[in-house]
Amino acid sequence: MTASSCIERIETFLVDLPTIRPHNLSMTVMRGQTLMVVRLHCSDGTIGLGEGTTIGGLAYGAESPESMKLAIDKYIAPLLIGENASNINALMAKIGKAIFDNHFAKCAIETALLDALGKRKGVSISEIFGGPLRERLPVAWTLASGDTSKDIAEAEDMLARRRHNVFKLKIGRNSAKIDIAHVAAIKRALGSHASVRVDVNQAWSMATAGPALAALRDAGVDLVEQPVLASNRAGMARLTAKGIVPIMADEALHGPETAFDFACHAAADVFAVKIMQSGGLYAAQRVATIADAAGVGLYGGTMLEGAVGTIAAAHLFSTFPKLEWGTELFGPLLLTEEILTEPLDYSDFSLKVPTGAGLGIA
Ligand code: MUC
Ligand code: MG
Repeated sequence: MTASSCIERIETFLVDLPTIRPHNLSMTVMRGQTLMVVRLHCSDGTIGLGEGTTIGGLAYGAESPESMKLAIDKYIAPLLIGENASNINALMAKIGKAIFDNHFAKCAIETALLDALGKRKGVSISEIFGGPLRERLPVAWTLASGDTSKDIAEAEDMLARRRHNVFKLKIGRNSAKIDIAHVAAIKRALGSHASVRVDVNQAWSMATAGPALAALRDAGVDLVEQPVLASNRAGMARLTAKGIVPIMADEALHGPETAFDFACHAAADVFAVKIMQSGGLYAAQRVATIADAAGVGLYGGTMLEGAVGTIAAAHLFSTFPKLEWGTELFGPLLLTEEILTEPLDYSDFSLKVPTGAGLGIA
């Protein structure tokens, strides 16, 4: 094990896995998830793992698992072969200079570099980020079966098994009237045992969002995520200024620059921090720092990653000084297949952050 281990080879492959049930979002219905997995081979024998996912192919944003694979194979890997694997800042700066966007592909590569570095040094990724402040992370579950009574049964089962007591409801596919009745019925059934939040995934106009916020608050909703278009920062600021119910930005956040812009314009009460949307763990850490400085709350978001991406995010989120709104790192639980040699510990409404070297998973 030497500090000057170099990158010898980078493999990428796509893993298609079915979901346990259809997952209905405003922009797509997912029946499976494609994980773009990176294996980064170093000259000292360490292999770093990374992962990139998105939601519904190109339905959510500009990158797909297939485009991440292409970006890494054709553009990123040639920049890294033969380089010192341990200087992640230098490697990410080199990638950043040559490749303008592609945040998801960059995150997958950075995760693999961090995993390899942690394995080489015998420390976890959270230790690379200064050490964890919590051993377990609260984890919300998303109710998105498309059917109110199925969602209630699913939530009651999760509560009984002490797996989740925070539920995010995906709305925006139906009219606001139908969606609000659906949310109210679920909150009524679960009562004070659960926190109920909604994610509109940009589906509403301003005319719909204004009155809907009051109805959602009256129904007992604690948080409303990305009610209007990501590009409508002024609209997000107007809705936030109403103070009806906390507003969270998600799709609008693509790293420190957008986080700074949203913070400056008071365009959200809470940020959903995502390692992939941010462009990697270091970029996501900067988003969190901006949120802290601006008094914006933090929520650890997901792109419905499998175990590798989920645990990369868990390591980072475990180091945040404040994580007021918990996380939604449930991605592996939405998939039918277990891909780890040892399954993750989801219990007591939380996920245990692995303690082994690197990601701490195999
Ligand atoms: C999103 O928009 O937040 C998170 C949970 C879920 O079901 O979808 C994701 C994406
Ligand atoms: Mg969202």
